[in-house]
Amino acid sequence: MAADIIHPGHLNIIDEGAKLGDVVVGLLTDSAIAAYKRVPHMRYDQRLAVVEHLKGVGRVVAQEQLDYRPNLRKLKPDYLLHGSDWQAGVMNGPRQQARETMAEWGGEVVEPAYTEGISSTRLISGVKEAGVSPDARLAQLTRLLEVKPTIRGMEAHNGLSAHIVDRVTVPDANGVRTGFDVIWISSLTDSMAKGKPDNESVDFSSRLVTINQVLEASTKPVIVDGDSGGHDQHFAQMVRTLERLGVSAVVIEDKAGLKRNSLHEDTHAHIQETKEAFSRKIRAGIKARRTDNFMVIARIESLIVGSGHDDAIERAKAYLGAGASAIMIHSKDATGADVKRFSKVYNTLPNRRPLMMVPTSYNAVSEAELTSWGANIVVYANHLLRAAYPAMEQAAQKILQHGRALEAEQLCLPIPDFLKLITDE
Ligand code: SPV
Ligand code: MG
Repeated sequence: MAADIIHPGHLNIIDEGAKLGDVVVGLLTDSAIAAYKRVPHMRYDQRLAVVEHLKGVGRVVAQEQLDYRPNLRKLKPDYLLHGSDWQAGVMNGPRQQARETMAEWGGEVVEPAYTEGISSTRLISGVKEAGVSPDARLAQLTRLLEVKPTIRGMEAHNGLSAHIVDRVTVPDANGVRTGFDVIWISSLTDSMAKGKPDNESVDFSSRLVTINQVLEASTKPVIVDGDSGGHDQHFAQMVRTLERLGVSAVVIEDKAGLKRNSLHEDTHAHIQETKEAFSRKIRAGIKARRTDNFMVIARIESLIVGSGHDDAIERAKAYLGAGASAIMIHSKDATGADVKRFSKVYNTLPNRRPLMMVPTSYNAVSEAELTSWGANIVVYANHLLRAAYPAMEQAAQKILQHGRALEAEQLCLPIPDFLKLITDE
């Protein structure tokens, strides 16, 4: 069991087990649960403390994955009990394997009927609907990084796009639904959505309007693009504000002067901040935060501005030394080879912290490959707004071409569906 929220269904299974003999609970580890449903609210050691004290439980063993076979072979139990809900969905594969394994020594599989009307998934969706407090949301990012090798982020630039990132999921090959773990507030898409270039002309007060919309429309943790962070004192204020709102992290990039977007064709458009000055800014941010869970992520632009691999590594060491909670390495190389080379060295640093990548240019590299390079956070930084633009432009053109809206309807979400997206219920 996951036993994140104990309910009568769990107690029923333990009672049924106790009628048959000594009960050993296989308790799924945090990464095992995160891999198939969600990040557990309680850590393994907390869940262990609870389950160990439940009446009827003899012993608890860690189960590292959904596959029951390793523990079954170790324990060779006479009976395996599992709630009957594992007969469908993602648990069906592990169930078949467990049944075959139990048959090896003539063990019996007992499936007490699922307790109607209660399940942790249902309880949790009720809690989700009630919303999330700033503190709880803030802490979600460090928790995700503890339990998942790589987390996946998508940009949002207003409430509606945040609504999409919050809810969209697709089934993988095993039927496990995957979605985005975190929301990225991009300076590029926030600026463009406001009809401005990505050069810090949208000031922080204006960015806060977007951040608030995103926080209102979602429950996922949020990482904010803090551009260059401005002066040290301004950055310290930004950290305080974001932390108070429940944002989990801010990324600042080591650029100086008029900041231009990193994917700009003209590499000479950028001036890189000195390593020393940028380290001071990181220290100012780290000093300003109230909790260790708020992350100050230092973004290295050496591969963007052309100062090279060695410079990027030196800066990573300096920024980690200054207390950066994570490093983002950026590149516009279409193969990502320079990011891969950087990661190889970065992964060997003794005080390595999570590594973030934004594969806009090297978009043919899969998440699985980025994980093998060492990516802990992968962010799709601008795709929802870039997808929306041609769709909106086409609808506008269709209406002009036909002198009416009928032909544009096929490009549009029907009004009833549109109204159902966000309701007052
Ligand atoms: C953003 O999304 O604003 C970023 C990433 O900073 S990039 O546009 O690639 O610079
Ligand atoms: Mg940006």
